[in-house]
Amino acid sequence: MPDAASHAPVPPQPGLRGDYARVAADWTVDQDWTGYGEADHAIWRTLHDRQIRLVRDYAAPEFLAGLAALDAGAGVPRFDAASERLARLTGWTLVAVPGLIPDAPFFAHLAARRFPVTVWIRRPHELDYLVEPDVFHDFFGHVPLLADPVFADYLQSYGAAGAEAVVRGGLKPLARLYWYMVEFGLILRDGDLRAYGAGMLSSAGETVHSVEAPRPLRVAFDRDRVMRTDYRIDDFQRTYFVIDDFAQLFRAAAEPLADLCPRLAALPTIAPGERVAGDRIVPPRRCPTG
Ligand code: HBI
Ligand code: FE
Repeated sequence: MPDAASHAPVPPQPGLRGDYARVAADWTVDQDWTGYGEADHAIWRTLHDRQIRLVRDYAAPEFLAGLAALDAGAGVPRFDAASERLARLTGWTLVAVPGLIPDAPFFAHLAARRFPVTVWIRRPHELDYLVEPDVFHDFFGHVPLLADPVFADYLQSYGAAGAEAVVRGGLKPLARLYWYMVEFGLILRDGDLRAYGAGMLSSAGETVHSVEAPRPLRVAFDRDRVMRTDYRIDDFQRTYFVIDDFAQLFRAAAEPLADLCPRLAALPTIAPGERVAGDRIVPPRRCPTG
């Protein structure tokens, strides 16, 4: 299997906003923390302080524990300092990237317990929505759960499966598993619905919407159901999947996912928001106002 490091660096990626001119062979760059100005740190604090108030009541306890261990409120965090803490907890480290990178190096990094974190931060007019993941989405949304041993093992298994699927084909079902269970996952904690996905926990609107809105379909986790369900990238999700614990994810990733993909890819795709026979529906959290 070609190693991601064999990827020759490429010129700036058309349509992506990051600076790809200085990427290394494995698509990483230097974070250059001294390059952030006071305005960047102020945008980070605005986003962080807004989400901190929300995640207390809406996020999974494991996410909150990881966030506390990172202590990332003062400004754009230093990836090397966070890597030192994570390495001691679960063996994960962070690598700086200019933005989205191709699947092969992305999965190769995950398989080696390295999480790619984008270095640029959004502009003030993008506080509520931006198209590509920035440092706040990647660090605040994804990094806290890397401190949870079970989730950390799941993500490494997922990376290994993805690296294999890149070679064997059938990436789409795996991309859906990542989208729904890493970016937009819900978890039941003592009967209380909580968010743990990076895509919702880095968004004020979707943190609340995913837990309380009556409209979205919330389906109890079923690996094959997830891997057959398409997703939208331009709006709140129409379907969320709910797990009882992260061990459920780890068990789902432990089976040879790459073997599954060709079979699942041959089955009809399920649309976002579409209910199918066998779905076990999970109700939204009842709003405190009744
Ligand atoms: N690159 N930096 C970065 N971050 C991602 O989340 C990412 C990526 N490249 C590919 C990718 N995600 C997807 O293919 C996976 O979500 C399946
Ligand atoms: Fe993400």
